Amino acid sequence: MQMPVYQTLLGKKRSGKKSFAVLIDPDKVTTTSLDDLLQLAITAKVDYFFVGGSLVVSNQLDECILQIKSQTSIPVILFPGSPSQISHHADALLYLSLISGRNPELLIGQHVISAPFVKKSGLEVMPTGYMVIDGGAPTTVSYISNAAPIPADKADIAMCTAMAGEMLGQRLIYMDAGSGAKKAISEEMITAVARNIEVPLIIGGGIRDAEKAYRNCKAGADVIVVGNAIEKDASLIKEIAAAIHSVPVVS
Ligand code: 1GP
Repeated sequence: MQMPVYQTLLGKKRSGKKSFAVLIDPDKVTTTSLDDLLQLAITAKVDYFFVGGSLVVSNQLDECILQIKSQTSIPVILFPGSPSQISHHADALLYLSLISGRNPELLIGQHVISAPFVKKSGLEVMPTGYMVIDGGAPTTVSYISNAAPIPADKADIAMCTAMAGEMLGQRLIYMDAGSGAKKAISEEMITAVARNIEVPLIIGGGIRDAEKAYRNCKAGADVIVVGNAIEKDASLIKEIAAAIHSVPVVS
């Protein structure tokens, strides 16, 4: 099976290059604000757009992706909060399995129900072990998933969960403190996980500045995801992208 987006992610990881993904919630942008954001992202050489949200209540997913596609070839990766958030206009799908939780619906149940639909979409499907880490406050993702997050100071639990996910065949590990988390994931936990897996490691949730993005990359993150902070101040894209892309390449 051809997996061009995944091959890019893997290639960058193997060459030690760090990437920046801007998270866009279709409910939180207008045509004008998205245009402005896209211009900033193109100039800053953002690596990916993640599109989705825990709750996408409007019908704007397709339009949002088409607007991105009309202006740039930066890959659009779906980050769905529910099986209904699928659009064949995207380039790839994070096929999330909530491996930090013990809710069978989010490990396999919803996948079974949506499998024919996902397959028919023709999207590049990237199996992703999704791990929710306690970010200091209940977030939409922890409430919706009805699953306890991994405690923020239990790096060993995160490490073992990621290792198990990789051995079960997950091609990516995504550790998320949840959108707008009070506390982003610690560098200690990122390092513990990064040292023990070979698949690309995505880190998001509560990252608000370039310095934390840089430190996370140095700790072992391969892709940094920022949503909330950019919704509040899109000009942050430039400095965060510059910080991530300035991390010395260690392959
Ligand atoms: C949330 O990882 C993402 O699922 C991004 O979090 O919105 O806090 O940047 P923020």
